[in-house]
Amino acid sequence: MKKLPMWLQMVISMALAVIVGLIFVAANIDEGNWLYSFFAFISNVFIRLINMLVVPLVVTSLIVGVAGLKDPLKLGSIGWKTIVYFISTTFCAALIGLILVNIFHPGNGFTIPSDIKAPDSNKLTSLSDTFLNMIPTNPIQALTQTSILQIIFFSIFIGIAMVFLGEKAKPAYNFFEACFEIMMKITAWIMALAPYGVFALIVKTIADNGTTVFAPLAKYMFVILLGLFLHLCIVYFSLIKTLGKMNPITFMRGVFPAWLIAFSTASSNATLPVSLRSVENNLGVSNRVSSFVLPLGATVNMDGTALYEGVAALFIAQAYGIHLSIGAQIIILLTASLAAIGAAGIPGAGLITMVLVLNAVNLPVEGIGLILAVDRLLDMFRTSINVLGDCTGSVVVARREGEIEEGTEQIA
Ligand code: DAS
Repeated sequence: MKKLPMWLQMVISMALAVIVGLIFVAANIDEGNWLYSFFAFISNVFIRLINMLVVPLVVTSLIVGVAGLKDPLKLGSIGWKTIVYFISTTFCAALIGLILVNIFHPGNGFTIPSDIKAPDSNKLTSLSDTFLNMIPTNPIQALTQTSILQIIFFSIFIGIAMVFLGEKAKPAYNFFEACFEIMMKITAWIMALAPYGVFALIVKTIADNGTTVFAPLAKYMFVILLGLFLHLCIVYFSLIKTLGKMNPITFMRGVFPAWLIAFSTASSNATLPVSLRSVENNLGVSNRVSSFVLPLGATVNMDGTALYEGVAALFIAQAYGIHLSIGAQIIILLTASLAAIGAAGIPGAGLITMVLVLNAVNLPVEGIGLILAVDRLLDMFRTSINVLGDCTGSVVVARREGEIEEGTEQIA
């Protein structure tokens, strides 16, 4: 199995798990049986390993990504245009996801028995409190209590300070860069276990819920893929046409090599060298703009992930029969956008930061077990959107800065 590409390993693992899960249902193997307990144990081990990664991966990824900007002057004209672009497109993506999941209700197909109550909307923090709570009064306590929004907030501040300190912060940068490499290695090991973890999770999920789980999971995947497609066509193509003054077909032809790597590796970081080359050589974007927008985007701009996390959180709520008020859904919209900022550009990062979106509205983290089975497949698509979103940003910012080499096909 080791030699096969990860996506194929996942497909084979899912197919075998469905067969074994159906055998469990037919043989009435459930919680009382040692076989069921074995698979439940493996599932819990895998979910705990994912939880283990959240804090160290988010901290090191953000600090290295932001501090990697190096030149504080770039934070000027290019910087504010890029930040405005990142925030607005990420918010649009999460919003598209929430609208679709409220139209299609993918999780309504089955209700997992649980005594989990709907979060009491007046207990949920208001938007202003959510923003206020993002500011850590004690960053160390935020780390130990996994207050992930506070961790994201403080990590970005550290990164910006390191940009302005330049050489003085070099030792700190080298330290965090080494830590990020270590965390990527550990994440790669854990993601290599994904076929086995997913196998156990699917078997357990089918044993728990029977075959009723298939239709909602298929609807869940449809909603996410539809949302990603709409985000590409509505948001990116209109920005490319209006602000980028470029034909979307020219754009897609130019970034095709980057899309191919993003889809096959499910990693924005791994795609970065190809993204840079694609927008510079094929679309005429200046290196001054691309070397700012793309590395930062690979770390903090993940529209596909934001859309996915919003949909997944609501899908899990629906699956557990938990009704979320509009207020709670707005908290999910905000948290999914911020979680996407914290997600690293590596396979499975969106699933890892999923934990904080669920915690934000008191949803059961074990609900991840429902979506883990199809996560790697969806990761290929959401990473594609993450990378296409960064490339779109580089074209839009370069055009506004007058830093696109003429000769690039422009809309008349
Ligand atoms: N795989 C991540 C990336 O590289 C996205 C995600 O996991 O959501 O962009």
